Amino acid sequence: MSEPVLVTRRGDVSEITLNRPDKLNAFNDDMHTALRAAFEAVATDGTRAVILTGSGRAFCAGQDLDARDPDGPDGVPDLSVTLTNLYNPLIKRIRSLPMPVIAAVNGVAAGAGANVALACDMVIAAQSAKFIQAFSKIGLLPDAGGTWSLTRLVGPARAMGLALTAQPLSAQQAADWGLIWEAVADEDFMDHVRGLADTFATGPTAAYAETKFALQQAPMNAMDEQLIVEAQAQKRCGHGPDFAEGVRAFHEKRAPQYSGKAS
Ligand code: LHQ
Repeated sequence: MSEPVLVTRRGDVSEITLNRPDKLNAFNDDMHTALRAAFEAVATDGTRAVILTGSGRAFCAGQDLDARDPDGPDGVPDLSVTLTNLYNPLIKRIRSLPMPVIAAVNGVAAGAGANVALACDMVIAAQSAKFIQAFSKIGLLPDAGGTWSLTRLVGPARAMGLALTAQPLSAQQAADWGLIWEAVADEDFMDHVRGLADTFATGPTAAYAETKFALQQAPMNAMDEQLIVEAQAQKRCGHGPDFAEGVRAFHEKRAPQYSGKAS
C-alpha cells in the first residue's frame, strides 16, 4: 500500500503531498496521522517554507465518507470526536507553524479539504481547481475552521451562500472574491508555487512568523490592542539578525542574505 502522505525536501522547502488519489485524497485516520507527523517534522527540521498539495487530479475531497459511514460496522459516528482529535489539531498546527505554509490547490478541494487549504497562509489554485463547501449536501455544516475562515475571507453573505448551496466555486472566482491569493494557469501551476516557496525559503523566516501570528490576531483585536501586538512583534524583529542584515544590504545596495533566525 502506498504512503498516504509524501514528503519531499528541496533546499529549505518541504513539500507535503496528500496521496490517496483513488479517493481524491480524502482524509482517513492514517492520512491524518501521517499528515500530523509531517507537519510536526517541518516545525523543527530547518524547513523555511511548506507546500501542501495533492496527488492526482484532486487536492482533497474532505473526510473519507467510507470511514465515517452511519450504516457502517461502527454505527452512527460521533463526528465531534473526529473533529476534536484529528481536524482541529491539524488546523491549529498549520496556523502555528513558524514559517509560511502555501496550499497548492491542484484540483478539487471539497469539504474539510477546502477548509484545510484555507487554514494555510497562502492559497494558490490551479485554474481548473474548484472549492466546494460540500457539507450541506450530506447534512452537515462547514467544519475544520470553515465557518471562521469563510466569514473572514469573503464576508458573511458569500460565506452563507457557499455554505448553504455547496455550489462549486472556480479558482478564478475564489481569487476574485479574495478567498485565495491567486489562480494560476494549470501548465504553470507547480513551477509558480515552487518559485514562491523558494523565495520564502531565503526570506526573513522569523519576520514571516511574526507577520503570520500578528495577522491571525488582528480580527479578534481592537485597533489599540493590535498596535501593541505590532509593537511587541517589531521589537523582537528589530533585535533579530535579519533586520540588521536587511538594513545593511539596503545601504550596501546588494541582495540580503537572511539567516531566517529569530536571534
Ligand atoms: C470519495 C470521497 C470522499 C470517500 C470522492 N470519501 N470517497 C469531518 C468530520 C467527520 C466526518 C464528516 O466530515 C467531516 C468533514 C468533511 O469533509 S464532510 C465532506 C466530505 N466530502 C464530501 O462530501 C465530498 C464528496 N465528494 C464529492 O462530492 C465528489 O467526489 C467531488 C465533487 C469532490 C469530486 O467529484 P468528481 O470529480 O465527479 O469525482 P467522483 O465523485 O467520481 O470521485 C472519484 C472517486 O473518489 C470516487 O470513487 P470511485 O471508486 O467511484 O471511483 C468517489 O467515491 C471517491 N471519493 N470523495 N469524501
